[in-house]
Amino acid sequence: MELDALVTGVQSGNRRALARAITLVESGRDDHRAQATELLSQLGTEKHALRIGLSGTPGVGKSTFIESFGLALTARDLRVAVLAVDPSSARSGGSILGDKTRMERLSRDPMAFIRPSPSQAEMGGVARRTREAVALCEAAGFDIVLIETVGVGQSETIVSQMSDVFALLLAPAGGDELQGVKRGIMEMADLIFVNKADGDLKSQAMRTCADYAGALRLLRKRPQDPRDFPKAMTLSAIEGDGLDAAWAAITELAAWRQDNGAWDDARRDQALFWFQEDVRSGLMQRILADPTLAARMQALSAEVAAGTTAPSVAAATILNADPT
Ligand SMILES: Nc1nc2c(ncn2[C@@H]2O[C@H](COP(=O)(O)OP(=O)(O)OP(=O)(O)O)[C@@H](O)[C@H]2O)c(=O)[nH]1
Ligand SMILES: [Mg+2]
Repeated sequence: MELDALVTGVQSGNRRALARAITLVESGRDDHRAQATELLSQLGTEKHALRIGLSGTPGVGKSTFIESFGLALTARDLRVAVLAVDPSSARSGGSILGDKTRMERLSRDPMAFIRPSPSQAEMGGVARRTREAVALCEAAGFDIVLIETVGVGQSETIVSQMSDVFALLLAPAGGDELQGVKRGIMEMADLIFVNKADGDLKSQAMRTCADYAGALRLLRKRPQDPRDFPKAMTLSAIEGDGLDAAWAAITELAAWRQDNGAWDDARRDQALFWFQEDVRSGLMQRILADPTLAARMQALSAEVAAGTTAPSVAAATILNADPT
């Protein structure tokens, strides 16, 4: 497809064009990269969606939540795009199939667009690719972009750095133990949703929610947010309970931040962060693409690891070297 047609297709909200555009930004080929950059530049940055980051360990119910929450949003006449950040190359075809069945109704909804994550991907690439996919969804006029990640390693940080609101999905805890959620991840969360608050699990979910509410109160307050944020709530993705309250909390927080300028500040900081990040990783790629420099990187890495050369001295050696 010609680039012009792709630009028009994305801008008119055509889902096929959007899917093709995302395939283009995901491609590792140099000529595709150049086209992707041209595409993004032609699409501009004017249109904004509400970007919601959602993290949760395997099995907490992310897919089930996205299906029911997504349908609740499209029922409100909102167009919803779902993207996944999955750094684990180990994700089996099985769970992607599982997603198709768990998000079956949403994937057939003309108001929704679901993009499963490609299986092979390293972290730096994941971040750039997802960010560009978000930008494409915004250019296609989606109102909401949901960015899902399974909580491993750096992926929450990456997702929270490209979200306006970041939610953590949890399951009812077994004992009175909090589920080993790392402090850093708690600190990123604007909202904690304790899922599966139904049937036998309901009272357990409410206890877990109270525990997390207590833990959140101990974290540093964000002076720019409403006083009761970050907050913990229960919901049932299967039964649909709590979804309206979850949406109300998200929109309350979003509106509050838009009014007091925190929204624009965060978007600006995120844009600067990713700009610098892209330059940084681009420079590293250039170094590694140069055989002499790549060999020197490797030799210096060994010296740094052995403790015979200081990291800053090794870095200066690379940065001061002439490209071949
Ligand atoms: N009781 C109850 N079970 C739920 C609820 N939501 C999800 N589940 C169940 O929890 C299991 C995992 O749900 P998924 O939606 O696949 O969870 P996930 O977080 O997407 O899992 P991964 O994709 O493997 O990371 C399934 O058996 C769901 O039926 C809920 O609200 N209540
Ligand atoms: Mg899932």
